[in-house]
Amino acid sequence: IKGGSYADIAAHPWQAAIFVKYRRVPGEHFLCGGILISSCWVLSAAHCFEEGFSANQLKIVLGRTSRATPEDNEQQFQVKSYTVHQRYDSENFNNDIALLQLNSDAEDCAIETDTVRAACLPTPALHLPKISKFVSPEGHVRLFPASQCTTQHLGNRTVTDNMLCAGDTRNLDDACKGDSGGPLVCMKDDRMYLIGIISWGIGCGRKDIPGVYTNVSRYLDWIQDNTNP
Ligand code: 4AZ
Repeated sequence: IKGGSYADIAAHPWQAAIFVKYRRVPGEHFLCGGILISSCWVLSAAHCFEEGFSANQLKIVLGRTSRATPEDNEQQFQVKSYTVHQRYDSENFNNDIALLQLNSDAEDCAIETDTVRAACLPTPALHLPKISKFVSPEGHVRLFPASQCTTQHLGNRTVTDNMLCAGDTRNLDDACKGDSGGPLVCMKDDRMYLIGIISWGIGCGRKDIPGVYTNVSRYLDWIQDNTNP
């Protein structure tokens, strides 16, 4: 996060941290953020998995505020399997979305607590207020209109309808390195809805250059199809 401020996990209980375990030696490194969308499913960005990890190398932590500081009430899961979008394009990050299934012996995986809770997916008809304040883990950004979310605004890179732009008009808060796969949420009727997945950008917090997010509303059918095998 560029700019932004401290945020406790209880304020963003759908935020997940995805780690990769080393193959030989004990230990792990942080890979990407993720978003809990139901007891056993986490969304993330496809580009996080370009190295082709096997599911058993991955570990998901829920309920942890600081990614390097384990907490008493956190919940850890192995990954049963994961799916990267079939049309993910590593050249331009089109379809930058992946689904991970948490491994559990029981029917449920994550248990809802003060620090672990799924985000709501938008319904196809979810209409956002004209001017809405969006919250990604620690920063506050506004959705940019499509007219300010084009190739011209983003260093001549490809921008598709599967992407959303959001930024801080004061050009302070922005997603940055390490935030990928994490959520862009918006409050509506007292609930937080997942609007975007942190995907890419040209630098961080630069004046008039928004961050780019996967447009979750374009993937509601894909999520439905891939979470109901
Ligand atoms: C990154 O490297 C990254 N400012 C994510 C988002 C943005 C920039 C970089 C947007 O994961």
